[in-house]
Amino acid sequence: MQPKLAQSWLTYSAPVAAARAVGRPLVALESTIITHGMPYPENLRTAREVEAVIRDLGAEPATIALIGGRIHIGLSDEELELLGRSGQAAKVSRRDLPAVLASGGLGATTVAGTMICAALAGIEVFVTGGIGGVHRGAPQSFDISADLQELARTSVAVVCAGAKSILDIGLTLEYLETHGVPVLSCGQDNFAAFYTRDSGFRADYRLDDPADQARFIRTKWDLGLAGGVVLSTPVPEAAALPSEEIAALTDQALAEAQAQGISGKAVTPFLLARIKELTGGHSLAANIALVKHNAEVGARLALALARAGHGRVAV
Ligand code: PSU
Ligand code: MN
Repeated sequence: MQPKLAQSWLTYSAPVAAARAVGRPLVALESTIITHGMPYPENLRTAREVEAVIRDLGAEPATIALIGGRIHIGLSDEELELLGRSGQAAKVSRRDLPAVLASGGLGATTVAGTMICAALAGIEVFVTGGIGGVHRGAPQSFDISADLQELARTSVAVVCAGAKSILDIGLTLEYLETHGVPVLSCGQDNFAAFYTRDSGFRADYRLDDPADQARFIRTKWDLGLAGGVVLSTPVPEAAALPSEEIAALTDQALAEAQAQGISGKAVTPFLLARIKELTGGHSLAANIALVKHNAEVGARLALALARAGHGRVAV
């Protein structure tokens, strides 16, 4: 599960190494959200605050990025700053990992990229903002995030505020179902929609209690059912955006992306930045609030998984 050769690419930060040594639960964090998801300086401030939320709850945050030909599991403050300010980091999904590692460049891992690295490091829980998914118009464009394929194969629990509302959420859930990825929801019956709380689609299972979430996840993996689990939790009420407004602005941003010929990995960063402008910054505030909330849910899950242990779980 953790091949030796792949392990040799990992560099652990001192706090992460210390947590591993004493068995303190770890929570992985991605870095594309820092480099491509939010503008400076909010990106850097949020990255630090999210780490603090996890640490305060008794787990250890491990932000993951590629620096100088190494996979860094846990970043120093200087490394976070480098990523947050550089504007040069590559967006690294499964496809891009070898290119950026081999060339020694600076790489920010997406949900897919972070899941791969977290699994190599034996980290079971990963907190992000919203997962990638099936883009609207995918029947023509074939634009389906590699995040979904990664969820199908890599055994990491991904805590998110649903899928970004720029996506086709119905098709995203269909894809996950086809690939056997369970979609759990915490705090409400329905799958969340990133800036808004309700996607209008039911999650597969509602599990509010971290102990129940942990039991579900442990049971899946103990059965040998490899692959990820999505745990969705809605953006806090006070930061949620009105859904009609966000729907109209998303349509506008999508039309602009198409008119400007934006394609491939540039699509999601373009849409996030444009929606931020169109909402006068409100979408960024929502994004920050939801990631911090996800970090709370993720830290509690990591602690519960550590308590649950392996083997047949008590009911
Ligand atoms: N969630 C956010 N902001 C982001 C992303 C997710 O709140 O910037 C990033 C994640 O890294 C995710 C990526 O994996 O967007 C999806 O990109 P694509 O659609 O190109 O696969
Ligand atoms: Mn894409």
